Amino acid sequence: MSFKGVLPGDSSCPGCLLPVALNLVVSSIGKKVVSVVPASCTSVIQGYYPKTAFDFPTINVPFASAAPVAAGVSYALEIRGIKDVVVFAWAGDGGTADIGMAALSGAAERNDNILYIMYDNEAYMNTGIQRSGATPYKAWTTTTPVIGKREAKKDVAKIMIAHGAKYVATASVGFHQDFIAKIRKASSISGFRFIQLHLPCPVGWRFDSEKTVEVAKLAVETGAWILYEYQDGKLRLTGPSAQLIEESRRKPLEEYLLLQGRFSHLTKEDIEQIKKLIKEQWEWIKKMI
Ligand SMILES: Cc1ncc(C[n+]2csc(CCOP(=O)(O)OP(=O)(O)O)c2C)c(N)n1
Ligand code: SF4
Ligand SMILES: [Mg+2]
Repeated sequence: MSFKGVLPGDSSCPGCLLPVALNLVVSSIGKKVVSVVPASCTSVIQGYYPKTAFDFPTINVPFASAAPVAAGVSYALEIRGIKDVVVFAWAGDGGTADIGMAALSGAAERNDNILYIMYDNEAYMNTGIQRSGATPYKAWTTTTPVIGKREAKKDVAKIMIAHGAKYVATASVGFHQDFIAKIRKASSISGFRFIQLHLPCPVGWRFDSEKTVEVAKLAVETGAWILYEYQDGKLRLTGPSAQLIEESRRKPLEEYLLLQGRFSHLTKEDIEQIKKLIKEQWEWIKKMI
Protein backbone atom coordinates (compact mmCIF):
# COMPACT_ATOMS: atom_id res chain seq x y z
CA MET A 1 0.00 0.00 0.00
CA SER A 2 1.40 3.38 -0.85
CA PHE A 3 0.46 6.66 0.78
CA LYS A 4 0.10 9.96 -1.02
CA GLY A 5 1.87 11.85 1.76
CA VAL A 6 0.80 15.43 2.47
CA LEU A 7 -2.06 16.34 0.16
CA PRO A 8 -2.27 19.70 -1.65
CA GLY A 9 -4.12 22.48 0.16
CA ASP A 10 -2.55 22.16 3.61
CA SER A 11 -2.45 25.13 5.98
CA SER A 12 1.29 25.81 6.15
CA CYS A 13 2.53 29.40 5.73
CA PRO A 14 3.74 30.58 2.29
CA GLY A 15 7.29 29.39 1.69
CA CYS A 16 7.16 26.66 4.34
CA LEU A 17 9.00 23.50 3.32
CA LEU A 18 7.68 21.39 6.18
CA PRO A 19 5.04 19.60 4.06
CA VAL A 20 7.63 19.03 1.32
CA ALA A 21 10.05 17.50 3.81
CA LEU A 22 7.38 15.27 5.33
CA ASN A 23 6.34 14.17 1.84
CA LEU A 24 9.94 13.18 1.17
CA VAL A 25 9.98 11.06 4.33
CA VAL A 26 6.76 9.20 3.52
CA SER A 27 7.67 8.64 -0.14
CA SER A 28 11.31 7.67 0.52
CA ILE A 29 10.72 5.04 3.19
CA GLY A 30 9.23 2.76 0.55
CA LYS A 31 7.19 0.75 3.07
CA LYS A 32 4.02 1.32 5.04
CA VAL A 33 4.45 3.95 7.72
CA VAL A 34 2.96 5.01 11.02
CA SER A 35 3.87 8.52 12.10
CA VAL A 36 3.71 9.94 15.60
CA VAL A 37 3.37 13.74 15.88
CA PRO A 38 3.36 15.88 19.02
CA ALA A 39 1.87 19.40 19.16
CA SER A 40 3.63 21.66 16.65
CA CYS A 41 3.18 23.44 13.31
CA THR A 42 2.79 19.93 11.89
CA SER A 43 -0.44 19.30 13.81
CA VAL A 44 -1.90 22.50 12.35
CA ILE A 45 -0.74 21.62 8.82
CA GLN A 46 -2.29 18.17 9.31
CA GLY A 47 -5.71 19.70 10.06
CA TYR A 48 -8.81 17.99 11.45
CA TYR A 49 -10.43 14.77 10.33
CA PRO A 50 -12.17 14.30 7.89
CA LYS A 51 -10.34 17.10 6.07
CA THR A 52 -6.84 16.15 7.18
CA ALA A 53 -4.01 16.85 4.72
CA PHE A 54 -2.15 13.67 5.73
CA ASP A 55 -2.70 10.55 3.67
CA PHE A 56 -0.86 8.23 6.04
CA PRO A 57 -1.61 6.85 9.52
CA THR A 58 -0.73 9.46 12.14
CA ILE A 59 -1.07 9.46 15.91
CA ASN A 60 -1.20 12.87 17.58
CA VAL A 61 0.31 12.67 21.03
CA PRO A 62 0.91 14.91 24.07
CA PHE A 63 4.05 16.95 23.76
CA ALA A 64 6.58 14.92 25.70
CA SER A 65 5.59 11.46 24.53
CA ALA A 66 6.46 11.15 20.83
CA ALA A 67 9.36 8.72 21.32
CA PRO A 68 7.67 6.31 23.77
CA VAL A 69 4.39 6.26 21.81
CA ALA A 70 6.33 5.45 18.63
CA ALA A 71 8.18 2.73 20.55
CA GLY A 72 4.87 1.34 21.83
CA VAL A 73 3.47 1.14 18.28
CA SER A 74 6.67 -0.52 17.11
CA TYR A 75 6.53 -3.18 19.86
CA ALA A 76 2.82 -3.81 19.18
CA LEU A 77 3.59 -4.42 15.50
CA GLU A 78 6.46 -6.73 16.42
CA ILE A 79 4.25 -8.79 18.75
CA ARG A 80 1.74 -9.17 15.91
CA GLY A 81 4.52 -10.28 13.55
CA ILE A 82 4.07 -7.26 11.27
CA LYS A 83 7.43 -6.42 9.74
CA ASP A 84 6.73 -4.18 6.75
CA VAL A 85 5.92 -0.97 8.64
CA VAL A 86 8.35 1.80 9.57
CA VAL A 87 7.31 3.75 12.68
CA PHE A 88 8.63 7.27 12.76
CA ALA A 89 8.24 10.19 15.12
CA TRP A 90 8.12 13.63 13.50
CA ALA A 91 8.64 16.30 16.13
CA GLY A 92 9.79 19.91 16.33
CA ASP A 93 12.85 21.22 18.10
CA GLY A 94 10.80 22.39 21.10
CA GLY A 95 9.14 18.97 21.36
CA THR A 96 12.54 17.28 21.07
CA ALA A 97 15.36 19.39 22.52
CA ASP A 98 13.29 20.57 25.48
CA ILE A 99 9.95 18.98 26.32
CA GLY A 100 10.52 15.50 24.86
CA MET A 101 14.16 15.14 25.85
CA ALA A 102 13.74 12.81 28.85
CA ALA A 103 11.46 10.45 26.93
CA LEU A 104 13.70 10.62 23.86
CA SER A 105 16.71 9.77 25.99
CA GLY A 106 14.91 6.69 27.33
CA ALA A 107 14.02 5.48 23.83
CA ALA A 108 17.61 5.97 22.63
CA GLU A 109 19.04 4.20 25.67
CA ARG A 110 16.65 1.23 25.24
CA ASN A 111 17.45 1.13 21.52
CA ASP A 112 13.73 1.17 20.74
CA ASN A 113 13.00 0.30 17.14
CA ILE A 114 11.96 3.73 15.85
CA LEU A 115 13.08 6.41 13.46
CA TYR A 116 12.91 9.77 15.24
CA ILE A 117 13.04 12.85 13.01
CA MET A 118 13.51 16.20 14.71
CA TYR A 119 12.57 18.93 12.27
CA ASP A 120 14.53 21.88 13.51
CA ASN A 121 13.06 25.31 12.75
CA GLU A 122 14.97 26.58 15.78
CA ALA A 123 12.05 27.87 17.90
CA TYR A 124 8.52 27.12 19.10
CA MET A 125 6.97 28.44 15.91
CA ASN A 126 3.38 27.26 16.25
CA THR A 127 2.79 29.25 19.43
CA GLY A 128 4.48 32.47 18.33
CA ILE A 129 8.27 32.07 17.86
CA GLN A 130 9.41 31.36 21.42
CA ARG A 131 13.00 30.37 22.08
CA SER A 132 13.85 26.65 22.35
CA GLY A 133 17.05 24.94 23.43
CA ALA A 134 17.80 24.53 19.71
CA THR A 135 17.51 28.25 18.94
CA PRO A 136 20.99 29.41 17.90
CA TYR A 137 23.13 31.90 19.80
CA LYS A 138 21.98 35.52 19.39
CA ALA A 139 18.87 34.69 17.33
CA TRP A 140 15.91 36.96 18.02
CA THR A 141 12.71 35.26 19.18
CA THR A 142 9.71 36.71 21.00
CA THR A 143 11.19 35.48 24.28
CA THR A 144 14.74 36.59 23.43
CA PRO A 145 14.04 40.14 22.28
CA VAL A 146 16.52 42.97 21.66
CA ILE A 147 19.89 41.20 21.95
CA GLY A 148 18.83 37.65 21.02
CA LYS A 149 19.43 34.32 22.76
CA ARG A 150 22.24 34.38 25.27
CA GLU A 151 23.04 30.67 25.12
CA ALA A 152 24.44 28.44 22.35
CA LYS A 153 22.25 26.00 20.39
CA LYS A 154 21.70 22.68 22.16
CA ASP A 155 23.25 19.96 20.00
CA VAL A 156 20.68 17.16 20.06
CA ALA A 157 22.38 15.00 17.38
CA LYS A 158 25.53 14.97 19.49
CA ILE A 159 23.47 14.00 22.55
CA MET A 160 22.02 11.09 20.56
CA ILE A 161 25.52 9.99 19.52
CA ALA A 162 26.49 10.02 23.19
CA HIS A 163 23.57 7.61 23.80
CA GLY A 164 25.16 5.11 21.43
CA ALA A 165 22.29 5.41 18.94
CA LYS A 166 22.49 3.00 15.99
CA TYR A 167 22.23 5.75 13.40
CA VAL A 168 22.39 9.52 13.80
CA ALA A 169 22.34 12.03 10.95
CA THR A 170 21.90 15.70 10.28
CA ALA A 171 20.10 16.84 7.14
CA SER A 172 18.75 19.94 5.42
CA VAL A 173 15.66 20.67 3.35
CA GLY A 174 18.00 22.53 1.01
CA PHE A 175 19.73 19.26 0.04
CA HIS A 176 16.90 16.84 -0.52
CA GLN A 177 18.89 14.04 -2.16
CA ASP A 178 21.16 13.86 0.87
CA PHE A 179 18.05 13.83 3.11
CA ILE A 180 16.36 11.08 1.05
CA ALA A 181 19.50 8.92 1.17
CA LYS A 182 19.55 9.24 4.96
CA ILE A 183 15.84 8.45 5.31
CA ARG A 184 16.34 5.32 3.17
CA LYS A 185 19.38 4.20 5.11
CA ALA A 186 17.73 4.85 8.47
CA SER A 187 14.62 2.94 7.35
CA SER A 188 16.67 -0.11 6.45
CA ILE A 189 18.21 -0.39 9.92
CA SER A 190 16.43 -1.61 13.04
CA GLY A 191 16.89 -0.09 16.48
CA PHE A 192 16.94 3.56 17.45
CA ARG A 193 17.67 6.00 14.61
CA PHE A 194 17.72 9.78 14.80
CA ILE A 195 17.76 12.45 12.07
CA GLN A 196 17.91 16.18 12.77
CA LEU A 197 16.53 18.10 9.81
CA HIS A 198 17.39 21.78 9.45
CA LEU A 199 14.17 23.50 8.35
CA PRO A 200 14.26 27.30 7.90
CA CYS A 201 11.02 29.05 8.83
CA PRO A 202 10.29 32.26 6.86
CA VAL A 203 7.91 33.54 9.53
CA GLY A 204 10.08 32.97 12.59
CA TRP A 205 13.47 33.68 10.98
CA ARG A 206 12.05 36.75 9.24
CA PHE A 207 13.05 36.27 5.63
CA ASP A 208 11.05 36.52 2.40
CA SER A 209 8.96 33.44 1.75
CA GLU A 210 10.58 32.74 -1.65
CA LYS A 211 14.02 32.42 -0.03
CA THR A 212 13.53 29.26 2.04
CA VAL A 213 15.68 27.03 -0.18
CA GLU A 214 18.35 29.74 -0.47
CA VAL A 215 18.53 30.16 3.31
CA ALA A 216 18.63 26.38 3.84
CA LYS A 217 21.46 25.99 1.33
CA LEU A 218 23.44 28.92 2.73
CA ALA A 219 23.31 27.41 6.22
CA VAL A 220 25.24 24.43 4.83
CA GLU A 221 27.45 26.29 2.36
CA THR A 222 28.67 28.70 5.05
CA GLY A 223 29.40 25.80 7.40
CA ALA A 224 26.83 26.95 9.98
CA TRP A 225 24.89 23.68 9.56
CA ILE A 226 27.01 20.57 8.98
CA LEU A 227 25.68 17.52 7.13
CA TYR A 228 26.92 14.20 8.47
CA GLU A 229 25.90 10.70 9.39
CA TYR A 230 27.11 8.57 12.25
CA GLN A 231 26.87 4.80 12.15
CA ASP A 232 28.71 1.98 13.94
CA GLY A 233 30.93 4.45 15.77
CA LYS A 234 32.02 6.27 12.61
CA LEU A 235 31.15 9.79 11.50
CA ARG A 236 31.08 10.69 7.82
CA LEU A 237 30.52 14.12 6.30
CA THR A 238 27.93 14.08 3.51
CA GLY A 239 26.66 16.32 0.70
CA PRO A 240 28.40 19.69 0.29
CA SER A 241 29.76 19.52 3.86
CA ALA A 242 32.21 16.82 2.74
CA GLN A 243 34.04 19.53 0.75
CA LEU A 244 33.92 22.18 3.46
CA ILE A 245 36.38 21.00 6.11
CA GLU A 246 38.73 23.78 5.02
CA GLU A 247 37.20 27.04 6.14
CA SER A 248 38.44 28.82 2.99
CA ARG A 249 36.04 26.72 0.89
CA ARG A 250 32.97 27.94 2.77
CA LYS A 251 30.88 30.97 1.81
CA PRO A 252 31.13 33.92 4.22
CA LEU A 253 28.84 33.39 7.21
CA GLU A 254 27.40 36.89 6.77
CA GLU A 255 25.65 35.74 3.56
CA TYR A 256 23.53 33.42 5.68
CA LEU A 257 23.00 35.71 8.66
CA LEU A 258 22.15 38.91 6.77
CA LEU A 259 19.23 37.31 4.90
CA GLN A 260 17.42 36.81 8.20
CA GLY A 261 15.66 39.48 10.25
CA ARG A 262 16.21 37.42 13.43
CA PHE A 263 19.92 38.30 13.16
CA SER A 264 19.49 41.95 12.04
CA HIS A 265 20.59 43.32 15.45
CA LEU A 266 23.96 41.54 15.48
CA THR A 267 27.12 43.47 16.35
CA LYS A 268 30.54 42.64 14.88
CA GLU A 269 31.42 40.99 18.19
CA ASP A 270 28.26 38.84 18.01
CA ILE A 271 29.22 37.64 14.53
CA GLU A 272 32.76 36.83 15.72
CA GLN A 273 31.31 34.83 18.62
CA ILE A 274 28.98 32.92 16.26
CA LYS A 275 31.98 32.13 14.03
CA LYS A 276 33.85 30.84 17.08
CA LEU A 277 30.97 28.49 17.97
CA ILE A 278 30.87 27.19 14.37
CA LYS A 279 34.63 26.66 14.44
CA GLU A 280 34.29 24.61 17.64
CA GLN A 281 31.67 22.45 15.94
CA TRP A 282 34.02 21.78 12.99
CA GLU A 283 36.86 20.97 15.42
CA TRP A 284 34.61 18.33 17.00
CA ILE A 285 33.78 16.94 13.53
CA LYS A 286 37.49 16.73 12.67
CA LYS A 287 38.12 14.68 15.81
CA MET A 288 35.25 12.33 14.95
CA ILE A 289 36.16 11.51 11.34
C1 LIG B 1 2.16 20.36 27.33
C2 LIG B 1 1.97 21.43 26.30
N1 LIG B 1 2.57 22.60 26.47
C3 LIG B 1 2.45 23.57 25.54
C4 LIG B 1 1.68 23.37 24.42
C5 LIG B 1 1.52 24.49 23.41
N2 LIG B 1 2.27 24.24 22.19
C6 LIG B 1 1.71 23.68 21.10
S1 LIG B 1 2.73 23.64 19.77
C7 LIG B 1 3.97 24.40 20.65
C8 LIG B 1 5.28 24.73 19.98
C9 LIG B 1 6.07 23.54 19.54
O1 LIG B 1 7.34 23.93 19.11
P1 LIG B 1 8.19 22.92 18.25
O2 LIG B 1 8.22 21.58 18.89
O3 LIG B 1 9.51 23.55 18.00
O4 LIG B 1 7.36 22.78 16.89
P2 LIG B 1 7.00 23.96 15.84
O5 LIG B 1 5.81 24.67 16.40
O6 LIG B 1 8.18 24.85 15.75
O7 LIG B 1 6.68 23.23 14.58
C10 LIG B 1 3.58 24.66 21.97
C11 LIG B 1 4.41 25.33 22.99
C12 LIG B 1 1.05 22.11 24.28
N3 LIG B 1 0.32 21.82 23.20
N4 LIG B 1 1.21 21.16 25.23
S1 SF4 C 1 5.49 29.05 11.34
FE1 SF4 C 1 7.27 28.43 10.09
S2 SF4 C 1 7.47 26.17 10.30
FE2 SF4 C 1 5.41 26.79 11.04
S3 SF4 C 1 4.06 26.50 9.26
FE3 SF4 C 1 4.73 28.68 9.25
S4 SF4 C 1 6.62 28.73 7.97
FE4 SF4 C 1 6.19 26.56 8.50
MG1 LIG D 1 10.21 24.48 16.26
